[in-house]
Amino acid sequence: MKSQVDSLAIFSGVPAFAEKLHVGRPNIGNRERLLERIEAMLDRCWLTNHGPYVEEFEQKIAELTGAKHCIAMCNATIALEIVIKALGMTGEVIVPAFTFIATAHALQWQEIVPVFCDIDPLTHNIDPNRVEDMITPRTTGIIGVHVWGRPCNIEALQAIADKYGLRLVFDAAHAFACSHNGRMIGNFGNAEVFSFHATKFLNTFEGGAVLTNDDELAAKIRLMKNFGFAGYDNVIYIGTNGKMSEASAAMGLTSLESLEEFIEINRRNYLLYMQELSSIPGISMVSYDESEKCNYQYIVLELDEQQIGIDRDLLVRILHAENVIARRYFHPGCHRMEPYKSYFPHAGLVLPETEKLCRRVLLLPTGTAVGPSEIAKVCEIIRIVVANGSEIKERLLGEFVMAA
Ligand code: T4K
Repeated sequence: MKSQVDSLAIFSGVPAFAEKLHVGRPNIGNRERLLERIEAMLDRCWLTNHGPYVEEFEQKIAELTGAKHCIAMCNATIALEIVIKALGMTGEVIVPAFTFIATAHALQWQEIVPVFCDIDPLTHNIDPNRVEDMITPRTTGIIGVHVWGRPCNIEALQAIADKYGLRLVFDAAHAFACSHNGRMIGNFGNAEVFSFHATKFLNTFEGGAVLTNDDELAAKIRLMKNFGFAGYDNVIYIGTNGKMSEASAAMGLTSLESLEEFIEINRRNYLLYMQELSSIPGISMVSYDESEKCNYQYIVLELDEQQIGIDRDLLVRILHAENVIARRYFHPGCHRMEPYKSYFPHAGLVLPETEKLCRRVLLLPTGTAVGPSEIAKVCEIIRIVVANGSEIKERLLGEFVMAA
């Protein structure tokens, strides 16, 4: 008789899913509405350069967050680069290494050194208690990242920034539609940056936005994202091309109409995963503060290898064989990627919590493409793996020896 272990796809069983289940499958709103908007855009013959959709999208985001200014951009990476430049950051800027590589690259691209700071293992966000130790005479700013949409310890970071006269920016790529102490993300620091990439909670295909309450900064960023043009034939800053296209804004406006539905589905999925996985010893799931607004976009597990009896990377291999494309964000940490790995080969020594988390973290698929039956199946695979960890390891070792 076939055992549960035999039925795993990694041992030539049939994959649990015929189609791949992705982390970051785009949430797509009402197609008819999107196509209507695209038709109108084509009729209007206005495709980019601050068209009416971009203007409407910016207004809607500003209203939703309560921030004074929203400047839509082609993606969050360029938006970060522009904010960094507009704020005059130079020298060194303190950032977590536990983030997507774009946060660090946005600095290094302008020859500013990203100084990697460790995280708080409870929040996964930059640990304010470690920030002061990293400040040198060359430090000009701090970039906090609201990882998984859970806000940083904003007050503590702001206090440090004020004390040392540093600029404070938040990479809020994950945190659109989230709040902190009842105030929407988009209102903190000198500026905050959202991502509207296809894989994000709300998408504009590719896209991003800078939110700020600073009039002067907003005006500067608006010019910088349009080559520095201040009217026909008059360039007053170094600028670049950070503009959002009308097609992207049309997608954004359409996505906004389904915002509540996306949140509801993500929250349902989050609660289901929580229910299914919370009883498994050695697996803990990142939880969201229900008293705040939240997009519930990420299902994040932390795995205790000793307790579950199998290591994280093997679990990833097993899930991938079942067509569950679980991800290890942000393994192995920015400090272990180039060029930072070569610049700071020993950075890991001052990043013990980042190093630990990078080995423990695992993200599971959610979003509108994932429903209760998929979640039940994914969790069943995880339960089988955890219940049979030693047998699975032995069999894989046996297969490896046979193949050698
Ligand atoms: N700061 C932070 C903290 C970020 O997380 C990010 C982006 C940024 C800044 C920069 O924002 P942007 O400049 O991108 O606006 C993905 C995304 O490309 C990236 O935007 C995101 N973070 C990061 C966390 O995830 P990859 O390299 O993992 O992408 P990829 O191609 O492996 O796609 C992820 C999964 O999504 C795959 O399993 C396939 C699925 N997928 C993807 C796309 C594009 C789909 O099903 N459909 C799609 O259209 O970076």
